[in-house]
Amino acid sequence: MRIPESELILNPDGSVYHLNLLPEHISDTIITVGDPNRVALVSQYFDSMEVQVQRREFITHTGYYKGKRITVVSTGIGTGNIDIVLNELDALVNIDLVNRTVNEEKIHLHIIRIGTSGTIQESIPLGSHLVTEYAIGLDSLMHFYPLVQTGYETTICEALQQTLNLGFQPYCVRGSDILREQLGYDLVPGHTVTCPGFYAPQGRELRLGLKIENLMPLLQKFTVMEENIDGFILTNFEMETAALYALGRMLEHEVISLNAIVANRFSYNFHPTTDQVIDDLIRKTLDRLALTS
Ligand code: R1P
Ligand code: URA
Repeated sequence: MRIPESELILNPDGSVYHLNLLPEHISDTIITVGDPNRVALVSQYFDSMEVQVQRREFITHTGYYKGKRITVVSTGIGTGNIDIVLNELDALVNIDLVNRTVNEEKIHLHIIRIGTSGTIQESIPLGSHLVTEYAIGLDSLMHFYPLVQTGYETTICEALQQTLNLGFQPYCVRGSDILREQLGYDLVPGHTVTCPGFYAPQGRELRLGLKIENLMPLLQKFTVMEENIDGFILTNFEMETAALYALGRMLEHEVISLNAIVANRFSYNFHPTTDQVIDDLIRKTLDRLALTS
């Protein structure tokens, strides 16, 4: 079936609408970062650079690191942007952009988020590197996609909805086991809450009050009273991971989220040298990616 021009918009040079990329511009190993300035902080370590493209907040660099072809792309902030980035990256590898048809043979991308995050648990210190096992989305993106969740994931969502007395159901998705083992084997394991904002949705109060007043303590103490979910706790906040995991599952890509912990919401501290924490995570991830096939 041909995908119409209005549904998959291409630029005059045939590149995808927002990312401004052609299929040959990307590797099947892709690092995503929120901050556009972080793209160069990753690609500065490339041995050679092949592609540099920018449109809006989406900067893409593709190059080689120790013989491995890697693409790094900025997503900007939030799950709305993740909707664009994941759909367009997938279109680049799984849709014939000339004939506008879905390819029969699917390519499965490896997508690694390197992002910053705030911990909600006292036991996870500033400067930690955390790998997300389950991500729970409090945003509305999955109200519009037919995401299939496991029984375990659904139980967590229902329990969290009850605990926070939410008028909607969150979504919960497990990330890639393969990538977690390859890249995050010695990182702090955690379960991440993806929020639709930085302030009230993460319990931060400046001049406005909070509708869910006790959001932070409720999340800090959240557990599920079911035998197979015993010991499940939420560890950190950020703003993209659940959407990456959910779209990754539906589009059949391997996705993992690696988090540099820069804020501690339990002790109310912010890391004095966040650039170092992020740089350490970037170099660790690149070295581990270079060892993968
Ligand atoms: C908020 O400051 C931003 O930081 C985190 C959040 O997910 C959000 O995007 O990630 P990045 O550092 O990758 O942008
Ligand atoms: N990013 C977030 O979304 N929250 C934090 O607390 C820190 C980084």
